[in-house]
Amino acid sequence: MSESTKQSGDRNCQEPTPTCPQNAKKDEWETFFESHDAPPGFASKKLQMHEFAQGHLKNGTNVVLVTSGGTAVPLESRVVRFIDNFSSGKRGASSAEYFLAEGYAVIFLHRHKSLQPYERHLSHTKLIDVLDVQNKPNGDQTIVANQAMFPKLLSILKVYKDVRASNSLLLVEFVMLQEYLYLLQAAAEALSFAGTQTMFYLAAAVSDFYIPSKEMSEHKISSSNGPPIISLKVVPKMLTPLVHHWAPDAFVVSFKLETDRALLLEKARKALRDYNHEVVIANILEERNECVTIVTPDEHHKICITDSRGTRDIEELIIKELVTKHTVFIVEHGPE
Ligand code: PAZ
Repeated sequence: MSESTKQSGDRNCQEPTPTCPQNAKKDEWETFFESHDAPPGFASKKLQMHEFAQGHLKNGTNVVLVTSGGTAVPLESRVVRFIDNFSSGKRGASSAEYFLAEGYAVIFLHRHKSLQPYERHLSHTKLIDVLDVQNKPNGDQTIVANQAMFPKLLSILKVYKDVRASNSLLLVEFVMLQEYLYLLQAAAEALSFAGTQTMFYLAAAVSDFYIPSKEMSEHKISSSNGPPIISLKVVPKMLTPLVHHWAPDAFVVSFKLETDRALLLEKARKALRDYNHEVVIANILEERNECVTIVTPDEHHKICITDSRGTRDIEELIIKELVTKHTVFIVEHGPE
């Protein structure tokens, strides 16, 4: 990427300067990683993401990291209890499908047991009722699917099998906050060399609060001492290092969820000012599956599923718009 086309003075922060105020906060995210060990299985997930990204990017395929689902925050080192949130993973899973349909390769960094691309369509179906036992003429028995019970199954299955055959979807799981943050950094580093060709679509509901590991009880907190007083710390905002250090040339989309409509737009705009990335998708908890507001530094507009006949998911409209914006971004800033 050419220095002249990208706002590199703002985004490629190497040293603290007046144009890089974010560097003043650098210590918070660095301290987090220094004081929390990498989670089990981290090295192999990191390698998988590197190999996946390299394979696709060298073929000229755009790659998107989709984060999805909620992070859990442990209350004890040997975790019995944890703080969790509402996120189902529908936004991420559905978005991954539309990115794949647009020709992107997708790293799907998702909460264990949250909704997954393609499989999500089965989540309201009792699979055991769709499957049947059929007797063969030779006396053997085989399993068949009763398609009438789930008419969409064939088309979903065909798309899923194509995606598998082209190896364009990599599933990477997390449960705990710390695991998510380590994997986010690893994914960003795996994708950083491809510059503008990569997109970050950060739809996961990441906890804002946590207990630092050195302040956590090792064993299960006992109820015999009465209710525990637990002091939570604010989780460092990883958009700062992502945008300014890990993947400074990428197209970055973050999400902002609020329950108070009056705060939503200003908070989304503030995020764009604070982190200097490309897009915030702002949504209200109760209407998140029907409407979202797309916010960029220049404008904002609300899109609703009811505005577009035949649209199955709000994510179809979101992804269509982001792919156009990403294409323009690559043209304006150069491919690498
Ligand atoms: O996972 P889901 O489909 O139930 O919900 C999606 C969402 C509301 C978590 C997502 O659209 C979002 O806004 N994520 C960021 C939340 C936040 O930290 O503000």
